[in-house]
Amino acid sequence: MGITARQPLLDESLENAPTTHAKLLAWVAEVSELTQPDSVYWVDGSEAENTRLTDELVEAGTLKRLNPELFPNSFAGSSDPKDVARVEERTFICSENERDAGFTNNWMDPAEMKGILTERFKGSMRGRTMYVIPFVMGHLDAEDPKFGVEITDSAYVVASMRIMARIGTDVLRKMEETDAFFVPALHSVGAPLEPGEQDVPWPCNEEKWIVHFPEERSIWSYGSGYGGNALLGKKCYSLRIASVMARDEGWLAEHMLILKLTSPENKSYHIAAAFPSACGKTNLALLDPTIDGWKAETLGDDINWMRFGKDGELRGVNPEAGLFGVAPGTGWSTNPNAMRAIAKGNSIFTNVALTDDGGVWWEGMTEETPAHLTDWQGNDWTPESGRPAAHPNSRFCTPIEQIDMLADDYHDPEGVKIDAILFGGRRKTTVPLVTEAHDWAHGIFMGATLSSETTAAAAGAVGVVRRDPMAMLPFIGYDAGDYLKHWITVSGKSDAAHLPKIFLVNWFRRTADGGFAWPGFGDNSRVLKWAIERIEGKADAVETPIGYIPTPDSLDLTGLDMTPADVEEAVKVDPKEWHEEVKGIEEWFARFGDSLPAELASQLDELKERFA
Ligand code: GTP
Ligand code: SPV
Ligand code: MN
Repeated sequence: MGITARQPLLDESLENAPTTHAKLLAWVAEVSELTQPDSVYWVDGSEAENTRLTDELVEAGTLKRLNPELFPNSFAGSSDPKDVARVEERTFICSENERDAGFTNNWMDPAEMKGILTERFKGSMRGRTMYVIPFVMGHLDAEDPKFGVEITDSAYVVASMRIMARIGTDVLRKMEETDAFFVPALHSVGAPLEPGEQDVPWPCNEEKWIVHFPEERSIWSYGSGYGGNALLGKKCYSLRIASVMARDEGWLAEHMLILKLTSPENKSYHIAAAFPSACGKTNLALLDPTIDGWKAETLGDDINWMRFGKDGELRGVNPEAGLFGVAPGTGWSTNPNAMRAIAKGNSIFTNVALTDDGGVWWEGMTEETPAHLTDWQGNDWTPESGRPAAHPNSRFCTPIEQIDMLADDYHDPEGVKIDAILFGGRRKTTVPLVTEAHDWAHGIFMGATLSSETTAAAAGAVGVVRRDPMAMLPFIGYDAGDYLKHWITVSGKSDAAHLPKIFLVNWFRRTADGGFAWPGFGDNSRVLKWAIERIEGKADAVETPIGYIPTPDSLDLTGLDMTPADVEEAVKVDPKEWHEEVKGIEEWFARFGDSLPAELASQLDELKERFA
């Protein structure tokens, strides 16, 4: 069956464009002039529109409709094998001065970059429909709603953005009412179609450019159709551009989950946690506590916009409307809440395996491995195949409102008060299961020196330890030293009585025999309980040079096949390992040059003194 060029949904000339927003009209006209699409389509966000789009995607072979009895209104598709993750090497922060991009970002002069991109985008949408997606990150009725408009030539991006963000006509009307500023976010898969040329299921270009212009707050993304490269409301806007807005406006845009925990005494706490990509945010955000009487509710799983209120309290809000979660490892035993949300349907799966009865599967989803699957690349697969059936960075894209444990406060534009911040990474050695910071400044040091083994969420080697400050290494939209300094200055508005307690966690430490030192997942509730009891001044701790760790019997192990000796192993601070770690931190700080905040240099000196 041949795949034909996609037919436009609607051929609306710009004169009939459904908006009075002059800047938007001008930008849409300019982009369509440059990219030469067959037609321009304004996305309204409706159910009917989504049905038309997904029908079209099925016809084009991009998506397969799943068995509605298993996954209603759900679809699965596979990307080009060369387009499976964020491309950090091809991601640029084009600030006017190179210094402002800092050493953690690729930089090019903005004018030079615009020249290159203009060449790439010239005619890049030929033979395709150009979709205009008005969106807002955060709440439409927030005090200062953060608008964006994504122009894309990918219907898959439209369908995914509809899940991940608030999009469509309501947003456009509000933008018009206030003649609001919006972040122009331009995306093309970079695969124009010549007349009569057949399309491929996943058009993309070998050459990829993910580019941010922080001063003008704009985004240009070319060549990739996948995840954070293409759903521009997510990492490009809500972290890279938003971190710059946050610097200028006095708030924080962070790569964090937000979780509400209620104790058996009915006291509620909100925890924000920054873990690098594919290091457990979605899983902790959907925590199923294994300890009696504790209740967990979700607010967000990837992004947290935080602001200090006049009272000195830190409040956080999730700007997204969906989950774009790592599929492998998400299963009925590890994350039943995610599985229940997915099972309600209305989801798009990318690069997962297909079961013979029209469902999806990935490693870790079920105890039993199906005898036969179609793997993510469309090949027959059996357990003997000797390769994963799903890509390690395969994802489910699901509306957040399908989570049964979604907290009511998710809907509050004011967000929730953050009581504790967790920084965490994936480290086989050295870093204890949990460490409480001595104080706020030491906690910022913990975040600034956070390290983790790289994962499949980004293209490149997996398992290499790298520093990942606040889990934001690939997402800081400006100089990393200035970013850390901003954390220090912005919290200067508050005081010790209001500032959250900070903890460093590591669910991924290994024992001598190679197994995990800690069961993780639902049992992470035990670590959170300890953290909350530290806030309440109830739990015991041992002071070490790196901070406070739990005493062997202060962690609740009820019902767990673990002894206090095993806990000791999971939380131990090995001076030999830390000697190496301190060297790593020194090398890391040296890379900041002049922009390292003095407060952090003195934290390192103090750490060294405590080990001396
Ligand atoms: P991004 O969406 O890329 O930002 O990732 P994330 O931080 O939300 O990661 P996610 O929760 O999707 O977890 C990624 C992988 O880590 C999955 O394969 C999980 O199964 C695994 N994982 C999560 N939590 C734990 C844990 O407590 N212990 C262990 N051993 N693995 C975990
Ligand atoms: C991450 O890589 O941190 C993600 C997935 O959450 S993506 O949207 O592709 O950035
Ligand atoms: Mn993420």
